[in-house]
Amino acid sequence: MPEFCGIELEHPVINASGTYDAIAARKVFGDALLADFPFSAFVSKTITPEPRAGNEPQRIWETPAGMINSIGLPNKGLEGFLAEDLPQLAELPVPLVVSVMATNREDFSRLVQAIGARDEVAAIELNVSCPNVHSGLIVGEQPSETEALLEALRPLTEKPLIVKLTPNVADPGAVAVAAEAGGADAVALINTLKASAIDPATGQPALAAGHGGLSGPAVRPIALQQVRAVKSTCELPIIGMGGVSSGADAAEFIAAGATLVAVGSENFRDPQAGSRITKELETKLSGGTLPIQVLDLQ
Ligand code: RRO
Repeated sequence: MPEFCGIELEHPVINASGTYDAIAARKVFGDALLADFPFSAFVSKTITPEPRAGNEPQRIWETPAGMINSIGLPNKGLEGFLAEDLPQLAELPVPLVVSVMATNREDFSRLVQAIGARDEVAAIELNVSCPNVHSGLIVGEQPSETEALLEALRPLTEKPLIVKLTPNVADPGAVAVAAEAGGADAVALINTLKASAIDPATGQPALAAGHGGLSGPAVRPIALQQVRAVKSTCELPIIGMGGVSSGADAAEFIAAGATLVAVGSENFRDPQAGSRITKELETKLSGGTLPIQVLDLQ
């Protein structure tokens, strides 16, 4: 049973924020979802202080071995989340991580204080890496900004703070070190890679927002390298993600230094992917079909 930031988990496979709607899944699958929940912890879609409608369509575009999204953070806002979503997410049979994002420190503080005060919440993910909302870029791209944000938020809650790193930087290790210096408990990586597509039918950008973030198997080697880079520079536990669609993929992230592995795009293809990947990973780890040891990082 892995332990993560003091939280006991049944296994190392969780979901990537925004890739699995547990409230919708409960409506479709009923209580069967609770009996066989696909993840050992649940990470919510990122919420912001005020409600957001998100971007105009087209919001998703398929690419070779991947997809680009520019969803644009649609969410009910803090009050709507607390009133409507949190009671339902609290019924899930696993610890709850709430992902938050704001465009300034005061709003980030408001989110962390309000979410941190709730017993239903096990940990808070700080999304400093959304590539779709302009003001969200700045903090996660700058080590100094990341450290200052963590220093402002750290005193506001005793709950573990997980920093979701952006991959759109030259040196993700430097941002992870800054998060650690500011008092973060863990890092999660990668968020999506900044990407564009042109609709061949129009010759225009395929996504209404013009660009978006790439995810899926296409990004896995990049994500693995970034996990290795972060592992070699900081001591924080890592949630590794990026194109995981099998137990073998998950085992690669553990070999690269991740404590937990998150499933993202694969959830859209198969809402039971988390359960399958967990079983496959257990077979790999116990059956010795893939020799797992944390790699020499030189
Ligand atoms: O909502 C989004 O468009 C979005 C977010 Br908040 C994020 O963190 N990563 C992403 O690929 N899309």
